[in-house]
Amino acid sequence: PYSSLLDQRPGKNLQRAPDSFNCKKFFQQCGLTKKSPAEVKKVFGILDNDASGFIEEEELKFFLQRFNPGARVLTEKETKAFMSAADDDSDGMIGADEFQAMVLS
Ligand SMILES: [Ca+2]
Ligand SMILES: [Ca+2]
Repeated sequence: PYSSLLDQRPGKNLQRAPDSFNCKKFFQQCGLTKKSPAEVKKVFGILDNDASGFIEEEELKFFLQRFNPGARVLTEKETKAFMSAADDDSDGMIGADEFQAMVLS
């Protein structure tokens, strides 16, 4: 299951309030920053729901829900901030390399 990839599931208390989401902090809280590149790639695959090879803004919005169906969706502000933090080449999508660089840096 998806949540086994994380040390802590998002949802209950984790960045629950709207506009409180901070992706870097989230990766640390969930223990993702200590995972192997292969595991981070698995997480990327979960987030890339349509298997396009990229995480689009529409998919990013449901970031928290991919790990815990009871979690909230990200606000537009959070989604945009998340996207711009990860999207190095500014094509409006997060590629596997960009995701990995962001999580593990
Ligand atoms: Ca996709
Ligand atoms: Ca990109």
